[in-house]
Amino acid sequence: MKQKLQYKAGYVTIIGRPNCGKSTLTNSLLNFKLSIVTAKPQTTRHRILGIVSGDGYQIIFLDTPGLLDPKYKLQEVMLKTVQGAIADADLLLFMTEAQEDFFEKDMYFLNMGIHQQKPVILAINKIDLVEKSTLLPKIETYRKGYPFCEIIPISALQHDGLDRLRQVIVTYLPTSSPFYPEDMITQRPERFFVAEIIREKVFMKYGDEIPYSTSVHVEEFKERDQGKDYIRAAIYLERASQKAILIGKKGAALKEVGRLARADIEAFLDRPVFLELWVGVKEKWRRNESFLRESGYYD
Ligand SMILES: Nc1nc2c(ncn2[C@@H]2O[C@H](COP(=O)(O)OP(=O)(O)OP(=O)(O)O)[C@@H](O)[C@H]2O)c(=O)[nH]1
Ligand SMILES: [Mg+2]
Repeated sequence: MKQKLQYKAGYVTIIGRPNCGKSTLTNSLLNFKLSIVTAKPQTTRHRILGIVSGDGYQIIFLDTPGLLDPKYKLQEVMLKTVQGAIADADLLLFMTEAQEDFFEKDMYFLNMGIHQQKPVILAINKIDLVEKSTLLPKIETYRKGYPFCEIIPISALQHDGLDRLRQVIVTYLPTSSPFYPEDMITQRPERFFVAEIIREKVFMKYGDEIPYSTSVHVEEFKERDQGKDYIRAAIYLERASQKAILIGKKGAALKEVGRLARADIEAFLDRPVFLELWVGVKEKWRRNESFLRESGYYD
């Protein structure tokens, strides 16, 4: 007798060092740009949920900030975010990079108990950057280092190996009915993504400490039946001296951030917007617990 296939659903938390490609993978699996991606480490600050519904399954991915030893309050909160996301997970997807040797560092986090006794799949990302022959020894090293339930080489950027990854993930999910409507892709409100898109442009445009000292807040978001939606956002920096750099000569640099952000926000929302940006200073906000709390970094 043919057995009826049971629906599977569960939470998969993606963890790994900064810059290994967690957000790129989340976006590729969703076929939607949900998480911001930049070439700089520590881009993601919050936990972001991406829902993939398929035939008989629903995988809820949690993209998390990169794993690192915290040096100030914001990073401490980021690590707590990761730990919270791990606690919620049915399965962990640990990511590393094919072209770099992060074995010792990866083992440090795994042996720290970060996995909380959950099954862990290892995804070796960025295989587009290496010769195939270098993969086998790497897989062997990781296999000996930790009892991963599966090791899967992928390229998140080029969508290589992702079908297999999805299939393997589903086999490890519990039998359950879906947690979210099947057409839903995330739980965060639009204004969260608007702030993230602006932050991405700051990460891409400025060097040194400016991106890390930036916190973006959407202060007003008015949807209008007629005319464009109105969005006013504040970009907070840590020091007054950073303000002049962000704004640039005659406001040119800030204008460019606004122009790039508006184009992406319109693509994300699928409607035209009027975007107003202003720049403020919150001294040392990264170390300021109440500011972090008010700004949703604990969510
Ligand atoms: N060549 C190549 N580059 C990739 C791949 N996946 C991600 N990248 C690049 O790696 C960089 C970091 O990617 P992210 O997705 O932001 O990495 P992350 O792990 O989310 O980083 P944090 O949020 O800072 O922890 C970006 O420049 C990506 O384009 C891949 O499969 N191949
Ligand atoms: Mg990220």
